[in-house]
Amino acid sequence: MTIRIEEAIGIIRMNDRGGYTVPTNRLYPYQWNWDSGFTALGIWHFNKWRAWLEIMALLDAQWDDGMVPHIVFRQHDPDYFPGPGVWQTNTEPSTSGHSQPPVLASVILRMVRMGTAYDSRKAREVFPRLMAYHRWFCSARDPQGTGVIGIIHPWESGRDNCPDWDIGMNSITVPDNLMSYNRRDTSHIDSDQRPTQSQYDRFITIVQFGREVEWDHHAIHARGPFLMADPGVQFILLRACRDLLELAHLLDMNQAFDEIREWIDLLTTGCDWLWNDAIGGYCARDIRTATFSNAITNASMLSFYAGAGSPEQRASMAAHCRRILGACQYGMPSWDPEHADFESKRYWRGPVWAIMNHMIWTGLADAGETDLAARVSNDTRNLVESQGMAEYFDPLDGTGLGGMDFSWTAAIYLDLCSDEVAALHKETA
Ligand code: 9WN
Repeated sequence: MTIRIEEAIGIIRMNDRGGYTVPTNRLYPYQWNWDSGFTALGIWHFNKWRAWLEIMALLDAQWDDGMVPHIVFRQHDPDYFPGPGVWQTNTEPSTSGHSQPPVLASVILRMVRMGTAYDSRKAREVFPRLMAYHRWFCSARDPQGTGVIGIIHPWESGRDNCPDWDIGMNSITVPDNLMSYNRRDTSHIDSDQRPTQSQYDRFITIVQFGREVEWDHHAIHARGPFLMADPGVQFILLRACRDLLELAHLLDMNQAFDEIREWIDLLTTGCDWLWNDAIGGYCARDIRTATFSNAITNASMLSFYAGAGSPEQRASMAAHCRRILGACQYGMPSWDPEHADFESKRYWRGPVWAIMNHMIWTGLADAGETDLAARVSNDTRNLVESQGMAEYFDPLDGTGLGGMDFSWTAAIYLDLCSDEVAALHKETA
């Protein structure tokens, strides 16, 4: 059952660059935001001190306005594009210019619930930074206070080339003066498992706009090339706010209660705007045109994780979940396998991702959907045990795809096998 524990720990150690962990060697040679969050959770099971160091290193790159950037560049590495010279954020350390799904508060709550006084002490230390991060998301990404969070780049969703973004991406005009660039990803990975060239041109168009306005987030929200509502970020932030409130209770941070409750109320209201009646489920939506994406994704399935929706909406989402799991051998695919745009091997247009599965089964279990939760967690374990720590997996035949020896896949596996890891490893803080 737990044949790959030592291998998972070995991969995370191999990807350790001294205080922070890269997602995988060469393809992703820097520290990524939500990768580090999940990786810290995996590390926690065999080395608490190192897990907290992962989080501290990420938060060390937090911007003065509270944003925790999506990539932290601590050294130049020509293997990755776009590197620090392209982003030009002028921060210390160098970072990218937008964020990623804010999983940190939820990861930290798990560590505190499972842990000891040591974990509570570390959580107390970072608590003000988590508050600043959530405050930034709720203001910079929703300046009008609508309760709907807008992402300004598909990379901010962490689900880069999902068909969800085709609406926003198709309305981007690539400027004649777009910087010339060389992609590096397709020199490491087959191009049919990665975003297309036309998508990359649009990704870089947004980066170029960001640097032209010197990463002024109000300008980017108001006039940037892309602004869409993402069920993933919306639900992950809502769940993270609920988890932050519980953390505040556990740590006696009473002065934070009211502000966090306001965020929760507003974000809960905002979820309704993402409900697509035509699909009977939560979908991405372009904020400027109000156009909906037209399929269920693995991010839609995080509605349970956020505790969103009426009883009728939850029943409809559970029915989608059952139908989609019935249509593939391994869940949860990143795009509806019964939709024409489904591509089982292309990155976020079909494949299964262990980190998404982790949040999905957590939400399903919380909602009392025990069988569905078990299906998603068992599929994840089976995929990793048969294919190893791949970046993502084909939902139809289970093939491991993208980068191999991936930190977050290893981390999710360790969390799945936490009892066995604890028995094997006695290293503590
Ligand atoms: C851009 C590191 C990251 C993940 C994202 C995933 C991929 C980067 C890329 O890799 O994105 O941020 O260059 O493709 O989509 O979720 O955090 O693993």
